[in-house]
Amino acid sequence: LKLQTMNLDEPLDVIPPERCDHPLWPEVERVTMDQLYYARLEVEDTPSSGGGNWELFAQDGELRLYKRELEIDGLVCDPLKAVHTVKGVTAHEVCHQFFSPDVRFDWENTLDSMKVVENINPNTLVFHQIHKRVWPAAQRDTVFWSHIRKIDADTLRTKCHPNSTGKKLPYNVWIVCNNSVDRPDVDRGGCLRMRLVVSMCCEMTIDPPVDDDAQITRDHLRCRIIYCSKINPGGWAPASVLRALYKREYPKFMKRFSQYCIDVYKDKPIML
Ligand code: 18C
Repeated sequence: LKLQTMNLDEPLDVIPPERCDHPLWPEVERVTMDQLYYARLEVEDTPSSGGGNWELFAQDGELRLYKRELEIDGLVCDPLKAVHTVKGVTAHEVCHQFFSPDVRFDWENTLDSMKVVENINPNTLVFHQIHKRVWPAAQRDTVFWSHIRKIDADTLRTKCHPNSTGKKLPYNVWIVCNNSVDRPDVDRGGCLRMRLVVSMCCEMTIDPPVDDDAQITRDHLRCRIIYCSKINPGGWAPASVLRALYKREYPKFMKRFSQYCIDVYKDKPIML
């Protein structure tokens, strides 16, 4: 399997292919755009606009984590929204690190194993992951497609800016969207299969603004990371264990992952 991932020295514009005949493609398009819209709704927006009811459960500097309590068939499926602002990295760089299988083990600590089971196109892969077992629950695995794309300014203006009035448009926006896929052919190896919808949406601004892109240095880069997840554990797991687990692990993940991105890129040319 030959993976076309980006060479950090030769940035590649990850735009969706004009034509993709894969049967999952309409779903990839739809879910990615839905997630972009959902991510960019402010947490304080009213329920009628689809964004309200978030409860802040952790905060550390610029990092804020919100949850909504939701149980489905007695299973805790609380949606999560985490918002962080980091300096010195671009939206493209952060999304590239979140998408690329080459670096997954450098920042992801919930995994026993990870495999790319299908290459849909250069910016869309299907992953099979086996996660670490959490006592006393059964071990979990996931199969999901993962898609990375840059959102152009026109799409931002016309389709996905819920409160377009009075808000400054970011320099650019990138998103990675992960969504579970039914793949009974992928061996569960005795695990319970979880279902997830996860997105990492990154809005980049240049601060202070410059007249010419050539003047941009890492000191100008501000990246707002909006991480959203909805996970259905797929079978019995004690509610108290699960809520304690995510309250501890999501803040750790957000801090570790963003610091990892800063460290990777600090002495590298900027990938806009
Ligand atoms: O989004 C993240 N990673 C992506 C690439 O891997 C991808 C994966 C998402 C799956 C996340 C769920 C993992 C939970 C598995 C349990 C094992 C945890 C062990 C941790 C011990 C150190 O989108 C980043 C993911 C960051 C996840 C933080 C942990 C969140 C826990 C949420 C609980 C969900 C239910 C799990 C049921 C397990 C049984 C108790």
